[in-house]
Amino acid sequence: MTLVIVLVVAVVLAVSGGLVVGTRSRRRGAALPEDGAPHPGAPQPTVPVTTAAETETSPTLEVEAGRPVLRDRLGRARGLLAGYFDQVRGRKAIDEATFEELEEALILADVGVTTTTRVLGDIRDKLRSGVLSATDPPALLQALQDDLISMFEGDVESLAYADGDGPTVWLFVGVNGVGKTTTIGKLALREMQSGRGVVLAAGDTFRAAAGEQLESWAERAGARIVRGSDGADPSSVIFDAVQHAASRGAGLVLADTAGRLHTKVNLMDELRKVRRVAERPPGQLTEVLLVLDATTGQNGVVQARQFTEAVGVTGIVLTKLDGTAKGGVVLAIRSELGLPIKLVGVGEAPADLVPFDPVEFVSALFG
Ligand SMILES: Nc1nc2c(ncn2[C@@H]2O[C@H](COP(=O)(O)OP(=O)(O)OP(=O)(O)O)[C@@H](O)[C@H]2O)c(=O)[nH]1
Ligand SMILES: [Mg+2]
Repeated sequence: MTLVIVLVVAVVLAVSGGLVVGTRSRRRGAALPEDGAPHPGAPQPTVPVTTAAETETSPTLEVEAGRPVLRDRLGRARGLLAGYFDQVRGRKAIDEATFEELEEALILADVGVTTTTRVLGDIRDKLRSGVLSATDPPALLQALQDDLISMFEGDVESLAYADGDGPTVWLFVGVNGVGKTTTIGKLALREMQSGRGVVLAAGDTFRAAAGEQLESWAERAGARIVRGSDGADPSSVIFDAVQHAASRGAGLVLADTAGRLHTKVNLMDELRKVRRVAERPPGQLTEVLLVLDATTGQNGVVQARQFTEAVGVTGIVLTKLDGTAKGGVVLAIRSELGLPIKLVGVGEAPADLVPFDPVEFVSALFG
């Protein structure tokens, strides 16, 4: 059965090869295309441009079937909260000790003091006004769960594509090692699968192995990549990638940037410039995605604030939720900064990047 599916997919891909815009050159090691040369208007027009080498395997076949179950991946966070919630559920009545237990649970799960105080204050109000009964702890837990879910109401979690002719640009920013490049790789696979032509912009020209890392994702996804020499101006790489995508009719540029501390003024200035260049026509910058590592907990809120001030973040990608009990930071970021959580990373495999579903997420935390 599997073999049959694999063969069918392979035949479809072979027949529709021309549908995937701007993928690979036909000949292995073929010369760079003329239109891939740096654009004369680029800030530093000497950046070399390469495309991904032709890959033997179809990218489609590498993605696991189905979505990982959030409930399983959030096991650590749930493990921490479940004990507290069970205790509350088993009580005869809600008293001050119940609130203390809930407060401790939420703070340990990194929901943050501000958000914890706010949601528990809301529950207290409901008790006072008689909406909740002091002898019904399960109803209290349900109200808490509903409150947390309602924090995400009105969020647009989907990623935006540009309406016009030029390529859509999604810019990825964040501190070191949070998962920017991995997220871009996973998204490149997903977007290529859905038939969009993808160009990866290797805007991390600072870390030696960053270009290779992105290149291996490009090969895996069958996407094109534009790289610069080590130490090149990242904005020129992104500029070239946009030009390359436009000339090839590729619809999407995923722009990587070097990890940087939100406290380093010069690096944040560099990022401002990167953003300005990324939104130059024909490029249409629709997303500036801040990638946050869930294991850093409350520091994520500080990072989000600084990056938003510098480059106008449009959404959050929260990675490494699989390995942490601090998943509650999602709630802190949403309530304190009002930024939508667009995607969550729950593992290292391509399929482990999933849209953020608040109902599924909060339910998974409550067990
Ligand atoms: N468990 C887990 N690991 C992840 C996830 N996302 C990324 N990683 C891992 O985190 C590590 C760092 O990922 P990168 O993509 O290199 O991070 P980066 O932000 O590009 O790092 P710099 O470019 O150095 O700033 C890698 O080992 C990834 O496999 C995730 O959702 N879950
Ligand atoms: Mg990186």
